[in-house]
Amino acid sequence: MDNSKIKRYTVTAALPYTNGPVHIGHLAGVYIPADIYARYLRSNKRDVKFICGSDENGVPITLKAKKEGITPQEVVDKYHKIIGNSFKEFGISFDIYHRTSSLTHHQTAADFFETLYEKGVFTEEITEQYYDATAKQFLADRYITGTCPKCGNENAYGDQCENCGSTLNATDLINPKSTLSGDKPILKETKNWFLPLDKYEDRLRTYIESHKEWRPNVYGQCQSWLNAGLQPRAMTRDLDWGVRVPLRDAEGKVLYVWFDAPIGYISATKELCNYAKLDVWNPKAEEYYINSNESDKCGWEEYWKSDETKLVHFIGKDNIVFHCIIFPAMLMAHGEYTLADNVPANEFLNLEGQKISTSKNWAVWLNEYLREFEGKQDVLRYVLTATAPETKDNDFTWKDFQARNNNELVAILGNFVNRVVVLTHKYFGGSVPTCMEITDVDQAVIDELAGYPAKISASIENYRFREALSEVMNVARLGNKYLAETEPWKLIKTDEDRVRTILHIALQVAANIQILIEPFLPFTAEKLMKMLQNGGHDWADAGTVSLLKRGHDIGEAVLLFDKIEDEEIDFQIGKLNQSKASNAANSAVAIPAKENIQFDD
Ligand code: MET
Repeated sequence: MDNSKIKRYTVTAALPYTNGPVHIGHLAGVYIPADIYARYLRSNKRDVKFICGSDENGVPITLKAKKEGITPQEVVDKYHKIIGNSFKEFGISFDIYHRTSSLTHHQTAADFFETLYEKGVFTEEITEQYYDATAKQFLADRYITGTCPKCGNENAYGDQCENCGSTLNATDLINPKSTLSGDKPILKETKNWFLPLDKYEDRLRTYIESHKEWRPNVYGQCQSWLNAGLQPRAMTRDLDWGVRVPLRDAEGKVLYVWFDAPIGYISATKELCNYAKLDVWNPKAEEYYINSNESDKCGWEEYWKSDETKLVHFIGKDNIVFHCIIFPAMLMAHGEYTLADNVPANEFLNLEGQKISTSKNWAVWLNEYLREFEGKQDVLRYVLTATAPETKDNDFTWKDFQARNNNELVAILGNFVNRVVVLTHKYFGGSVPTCMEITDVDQAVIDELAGYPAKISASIENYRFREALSEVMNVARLGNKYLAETEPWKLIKTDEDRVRTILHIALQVAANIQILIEPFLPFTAEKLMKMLQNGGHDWADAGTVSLLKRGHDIGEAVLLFDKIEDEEIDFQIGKLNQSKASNAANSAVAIPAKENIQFDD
């Protein structure tokens, strides 16, 4: 998109299913990069709405309710709170964290469906689906087990066999059984409404091909879906949990969760703008949070229906087809909406060499991390950005987490800032010294510093957050090198004026880091702001050496980062080993074939 045309940004982060807490895979894949991007835009004074919320509909929720012996509503209430609170504590700066069980969402999604219905977009199809006569309910694929026709495993699910990995249709199963009643399900006719994706194929191709700049993994996946040929897809389901289909002959049917979930971005924006308009601060604190301010007084439609709005979806790679094919087709069918400018999907993060698994408890849960590593949000933010799976799957290990904290955050960034602040207090009573005569060494630092903001901006604007963060760390490296070369602690005995200049410049480098690191490590930026007493600056001020005026009093030195000891890491590794042991003991018990039911339920 032509940058000069952009008036505002709508940044969305995938709506997490409320069937469990958020883990590091979600953070690295979606929420941290999205937050970096949104914070960066705000620091550049761009008009941005950063949107997210809980995905509370669909079979994943009903399955969880069944497992926990509670109602779907109780499930979503419980996890919505856990997830929302941990995002907030982790510094994910959504303008709104909404939820798809809200009235606004139900109305918005139903209206959207109705518009498409009235335009004659859907086709009606009668198909045969498994039905549990005892439970009086149609069965989603996940609710059916049976013998796998390929390998003979007796505990295969209606969509996949976990033993041989085959993708199945429920009707492929030999001796199918309903997991609700244990009975053999019967085939019964049912009517559903289909979105004829095939009719949008040409327009989708044109859309995708106009975005050759997308990440190769995203572009490639879209191409292979298109090349395989798109099929009509049911947008309604026979289920009793979700957004009711707003038609007369649709009793007992709800919208397909992947129809309503992306509309959740729109309903959240609506809610944000409407409440901001009414001047109500955080009206539903218990239900969801809004970080509202003056600039949120807007019409939500500007954020969705204008070609001056840049829409960016942050998602994990398992969501690509929904955001790049199905949702755009829905928006095209509707006719009024703008399509996403980019969908920077990440690959997956593994944990200690193994795939993260909710059911095997092979994960680092955000809510537990926040409890066990109090005040260390930025350490996790740092490690997950520095190792983000941007172009290929990556591995998180606790040893690497410790090493990056101790050798990078403590030794490079923390050390530089600490030295500058401590020396300024020691030699000049905490007051920014005057810059005297500039030498070649100083000038080289000033010149190098000046180049960083544009470099970092380019990386962020091209969704290369790893690269951007490593450049910010290079600014701290530059500062350390400068101090090591000039050795102000030695010079102080012979040339105090020279030390004034060195510390003046070093303090400016620290003040630059404060601005440049804010999108990545907001808690650290906040600490730096207090330490340097340096408020009110944003991205446009970075790159200069005039951020702190001479004579300005800085605050006390505090440590930005603490060393992480072996015991803390051993404790975490111990926890994972326990999961391993209990999985081995339970290995006879069937576990879900897929962690997230993203496709047909
Ligand atoms: N809940 C989905 C997932 O976790 C994402 C929905 S984004 C509209 O995969």
